[in-house]
Amino acid sequence: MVFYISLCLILSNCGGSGGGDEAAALALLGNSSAPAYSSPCDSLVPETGRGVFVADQLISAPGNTGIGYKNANCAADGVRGQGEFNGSLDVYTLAATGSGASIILGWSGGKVQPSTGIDFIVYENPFFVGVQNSSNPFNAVFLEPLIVEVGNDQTNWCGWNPAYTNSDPYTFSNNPTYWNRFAGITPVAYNQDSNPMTVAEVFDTDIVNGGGGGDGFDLSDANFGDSGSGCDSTLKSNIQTNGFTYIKISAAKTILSSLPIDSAHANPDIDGVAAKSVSP
Ligand SMILES: [Ca+2]
Ligand SMILES: [Ca+2]
Ligand SMILES: [Ca+2]
Ligand SMILES: [Ca+2]
Repeated sequence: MVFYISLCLILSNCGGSGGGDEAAALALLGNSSAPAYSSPCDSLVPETGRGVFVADQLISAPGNTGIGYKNANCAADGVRGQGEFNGSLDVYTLAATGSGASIILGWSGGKVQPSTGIDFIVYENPFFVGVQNSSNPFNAVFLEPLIVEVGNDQTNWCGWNPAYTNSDPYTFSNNPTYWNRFAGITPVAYNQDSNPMTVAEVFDTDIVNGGGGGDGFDLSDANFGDSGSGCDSTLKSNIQTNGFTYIKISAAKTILSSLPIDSAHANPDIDGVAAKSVSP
């Protein structure tokens, strides 16, 4: 017990809502008599039944250990944002590069359909930093960039050609304006438990003006189909017409290795994905 308490001090969050550190402490102790640990995410489920279609199917997560923030179920258990100034803890953390840097989710066999405006939203756990007022607008975010792609076979993917435009100097910036068509950029107000919002609010990503936040993607965007491994005009057109089955979300540097993302911003955390329309 003494060792456990010490580990708690080191890990700083035992028993907290983050959930994973107690298991990590027990694992470090090699305590074979400890009861099997169950992550909070394993007992949570996404909301259903009102037009917010949360990706609820874990297809692939090579970095999944089932413990704490490495429990991939946290990315498919619903979205629990914490508002403009706090990050959700209901998340799965990606590795910076390699196989563990990506996750593939689905909608229990359904296809996300093209609809008016954004078709789905990706929720990481960014939050505004600093005091916000008229002289300091919402231009600084603790952000960890993600690249988003969609497809129908888990092999060929189409994306939105994400572009980082801070070129002088080419260094990391926490200003969202430079991160075009990435996810992991906009803080999240939508929380299915504590701040469910209306469906219209959820699909309004303008968190500063009352929307649910997160980063929205539109299959009709002019940049859709301009990136992605295996994306061609046939696949692009098929997805734009008939929708897609899978979404692949990756830590940005594992795809665009030259991006100036330091280690403090290289392990994005996935809370979930919500689509506007899904057909069986
Ligand atoms: Ca659309
Ligand atoms: Ca992180
Ligand atoms: Ca994060
Ligand atoms: Ca979640």
